[in-house]
Amino acid sequence: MDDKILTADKATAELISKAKNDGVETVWDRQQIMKAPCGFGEKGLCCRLCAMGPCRISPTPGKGAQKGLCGATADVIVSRNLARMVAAGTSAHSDHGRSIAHVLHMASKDGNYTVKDERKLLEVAKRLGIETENKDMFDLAHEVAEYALNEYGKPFGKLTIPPSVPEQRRKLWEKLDIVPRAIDREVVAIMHSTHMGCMADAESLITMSLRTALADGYGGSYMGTEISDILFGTPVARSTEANLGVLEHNAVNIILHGHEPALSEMIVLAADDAELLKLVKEVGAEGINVTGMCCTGNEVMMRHGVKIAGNFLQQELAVITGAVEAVVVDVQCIFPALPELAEAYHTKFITTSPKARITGATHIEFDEATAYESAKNIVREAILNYKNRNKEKVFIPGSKNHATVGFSNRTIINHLDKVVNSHIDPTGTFKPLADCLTSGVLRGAVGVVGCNNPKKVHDQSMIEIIKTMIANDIIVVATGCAAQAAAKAGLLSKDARRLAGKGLATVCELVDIPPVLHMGSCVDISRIMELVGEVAKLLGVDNCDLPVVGIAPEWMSEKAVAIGHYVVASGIDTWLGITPPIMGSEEVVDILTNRIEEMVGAKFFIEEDPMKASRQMIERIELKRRRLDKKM
Ligand code: SF4
Ligand code: WCC
Ligand code: FE2
Repeated sequence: MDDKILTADKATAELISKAKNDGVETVWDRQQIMKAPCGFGEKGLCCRLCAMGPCRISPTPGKGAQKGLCGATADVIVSRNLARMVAAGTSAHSDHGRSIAHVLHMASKDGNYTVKDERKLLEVAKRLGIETENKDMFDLAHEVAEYALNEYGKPFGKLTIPPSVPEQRRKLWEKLDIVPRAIDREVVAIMHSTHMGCMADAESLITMSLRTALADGYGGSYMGTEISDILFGTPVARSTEANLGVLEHNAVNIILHGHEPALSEMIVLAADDAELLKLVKEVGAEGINVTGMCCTGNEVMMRHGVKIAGNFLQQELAVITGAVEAVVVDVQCIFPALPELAEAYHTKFITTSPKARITGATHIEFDEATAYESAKNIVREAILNYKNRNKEKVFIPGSKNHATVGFSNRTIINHLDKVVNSHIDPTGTFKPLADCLTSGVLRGAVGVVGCNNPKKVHDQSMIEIIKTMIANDIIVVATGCAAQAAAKAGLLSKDARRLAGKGLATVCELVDIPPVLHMGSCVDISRIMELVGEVAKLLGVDNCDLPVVGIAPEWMSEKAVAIGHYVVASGIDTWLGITPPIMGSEEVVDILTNRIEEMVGAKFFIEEDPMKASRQMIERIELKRRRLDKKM
């Protein structure tokens, strides 16, 4: 590895050097060996959908193969590949939502899972049209769970769209025929239509992708969020810390990595178990330090203040600290490299989900029916492993930063209510926020979301963009690994107000919030969609009329592609900081970055340079402001 700058994060840089000294490899080493990515794949021009191929189209128009054996053009191949990314991303979020719905279905008074937020249960039941009067709370919970599970496979009808979607938007979706049917059906529809010899029209494939993505955003992800809130509580503001410096020298360090809170919630509980704490004493440790990574980290951080060890590209580095007794994972965003790496240290790498078994891992299957016992077994393994820690191999970086997190919409409203003059305005709404936007105290809002990607300097784009936005009085909401980058950089602390423009700083002061609001995990982008929709409704406009944009500066996963599609379909312009594999088709690029705006009032922007992207976003926000002024 040469000495080119790989990360904006000091702890990360320190551990990359340690990896070198320890003689272990990381993603950046493998990137070097991989050299440049495959040019055909990078442009989306490789098709292996049938065994007459694989076929690849020449990236130079007019030169070399211009069609696959079946006659599929670049436009067809690129749009089919993209649609499959949307289907895969939607399936990941939605299967997560389904698991949580199953957990709600088994919730009971004395069981492993109960209902922590009855108010939320009633709200969700109401929105689904379920009778709530005189019902036992658990009966109601099971009914909501069943309703949710039926949304996956109902044979007739359409997805129940949440009331936060403005009426104009809902009508537009109906007109475009992109209101999803059952969630699973939309995923299957794409798999079918992209099978060899089926759909061969780029525009139709993109339209299908929008419909499938909406099944994610307003179906699977939305339910993932709502049901997690019912089961584990709607997040409230709390303080925590972030970065690898949260690991402790004298405690049993456990890293929770993955996505679904059913597992991580139980581990957090089990880490307080009296019997296990006794065992901790016996092995000579001072306590159990549960920390999080990626979205499952976000889930328990939002609800319990569990500290964040790092984001996506730091998963290997956590092991390389030599201070981690167990990395416990469930599904998604987990490097298959981890078991081999863990071998080089004392770390136990524990898989728990039948959906994500990894060769070389210790598999302790997490069973929801006996969740607490399963969690205890997992934590016990970690504790027993403490004695194997080699103190000479340990390096815990000093970096960590303070963060205020937990901004669910209910929490945002509670904060806004502090400034409401209740003689004039009703409390309990986003009205003060809408007023700040229309008056121009806040110029706009931007969602900064998504992953890390070693194609870019780790965390750098996210931090630059967030800093530029808040300096320009644009409030930032963040989820996923982007929110963790912000936390590590200190941008989620109330102190970060000093980096904000005058308008935003004043708002932060008045309502006691940081300039960047951590709204949760990736499925919690549904919270952002709800927020945007409610503000639009208050102003009597559609989402696309608001000075609001979204960006995934360092995205890598198929889930991000699905998210991008439902955000654009919702009327919100979306920037991609990593070029998606579509550049092989002028037609697909033209639809996504141009013509789609005529359909849904928003489009994609592809811009890898964070400063250029920031300028474009500000321009767009100001343009929307001028248009909105005329409307109001
Ligand atoms: Fe080639 Fe067409 Fe088969 Fe794709 S579907 S591999 S382009 S023949
Ligand atoms: Ni969501 Fe991206 Fe992190 Fe995984 S956890 S790496 S999809 S942002
Ligand atoms: Fe995630």
